[in-house]
Amino acid sequence: QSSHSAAEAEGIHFAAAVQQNQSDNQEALPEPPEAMDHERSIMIKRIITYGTFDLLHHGHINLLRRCRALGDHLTVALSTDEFNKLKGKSCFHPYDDRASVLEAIRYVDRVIPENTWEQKINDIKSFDIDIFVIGDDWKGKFDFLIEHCQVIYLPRTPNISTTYIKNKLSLQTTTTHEYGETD
Ligand code: C2G
Repeated sequence: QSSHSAAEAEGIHFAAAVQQNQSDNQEALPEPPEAMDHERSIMIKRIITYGTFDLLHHGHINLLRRCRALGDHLTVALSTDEFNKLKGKSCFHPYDDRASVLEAIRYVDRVIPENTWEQKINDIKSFDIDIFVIGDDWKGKFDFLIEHCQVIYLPRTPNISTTYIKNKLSLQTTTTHEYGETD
């Protein structure tokens, strides 16, 4: 009770100092007391998701938008080119290009490399993650993370995938109609 009233008193003092600053038109605002920092830090809900995100499409965007809507900050752990080989995937776009595309998306706050299957627990601890989110094609595969954070599997967007895009494009470049147009 006493610590709470001390924090409250500090909060009131800080609010008065802010008002004083505003009236004096001083530039730098005083640092908030530890207590408010602590309160603020526990209010930010941090989300993480993992993926290759090659040939970005609306299925990826639907996933990222729903991830971000679950909290206040979204980290995307992006599979490196080397890790994709481990996953049996070959990317059209190299890591740096896929990272710059993701960083430009309004729902994404930070992009880090995904180098191994084993880094998730360490990521969750290092980045103080509250919720791990991924598409439900992975349902159940990451339940072991439940002792470290919330785990959510979101429904995949139907009828779109990077593989589908690649196959459709490769078909288009090889088959042309008798009039020479592609479909
Ligand atoms: N996704 C989706 N709907 C689609 C296609 C993809 O919701 N039509 C989701 C996937 O479920 C995944 C994310 O978009 O959550 C990224 O998909 P991929 O780039 O295919 O990632 P993946 O190879 O599944 O990598 O350690 C986990 C792996 O790195 C996940």
